[in-house]
Amino acid sequence: MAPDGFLHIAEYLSPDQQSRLLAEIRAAIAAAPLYIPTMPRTGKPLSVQMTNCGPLGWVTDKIGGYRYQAHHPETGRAWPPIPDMLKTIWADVAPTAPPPEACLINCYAADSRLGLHCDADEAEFTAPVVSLSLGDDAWFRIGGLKRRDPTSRLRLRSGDLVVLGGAARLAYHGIDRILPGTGSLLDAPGRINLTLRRVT
Ligand code: MD6
Ligand code: FE
Repeated sequence: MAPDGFLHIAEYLSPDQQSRLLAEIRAAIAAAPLYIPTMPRTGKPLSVQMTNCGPLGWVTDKIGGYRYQAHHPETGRAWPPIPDMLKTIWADVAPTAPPPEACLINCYAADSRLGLHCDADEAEFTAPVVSLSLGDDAWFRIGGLKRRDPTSRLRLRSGDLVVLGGAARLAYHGIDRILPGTGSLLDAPGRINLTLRRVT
């Protein structure tokens, strides 16, 4: 059982809203190209490509490790702004939280995964982390506050919203795998996940 404050709302976005959001994200990717992040210390590449929008973006590399920074690691330019649509969703889901500062854009290929982790690189854990999924379905794993706590899995589909707030803010979670060909939004197999965060 996931801790209190874990929320999954299936079909939060209509197909039309998903298409509009996808267009915004493609524009953000055009301004801030996807890149392959690497693990702290080992320099091992992640299987997920990433970029960000917002005043701050989450990055990782061999030397600097996990962190937030205001510029793209490869172009050196500021991240593009968070689309208004995402700010509105944040205000709906987290009405008492200050506005989001970072939107991490994760792009999964058919064989990408994201290991069990908790989102703990922010200076503040009062605000929730809000996520939206686009494209193919994925198996999402959610556990407890300790890495070894029991986990369960649930299927995330295009348009689904997940919130990690309250006692679940620091719960371990990850993506076991993508189910290629299950979604109709993208023109190739894969999945995009957006995570909105307050950082400071
Ligand atoms: C994903 N999601 O769905 C990965 N983190 O691809 C996350 O890592 C995540 O969905 C914090 C809050 C919600 C999430
Ligand atoms: Fe996460």
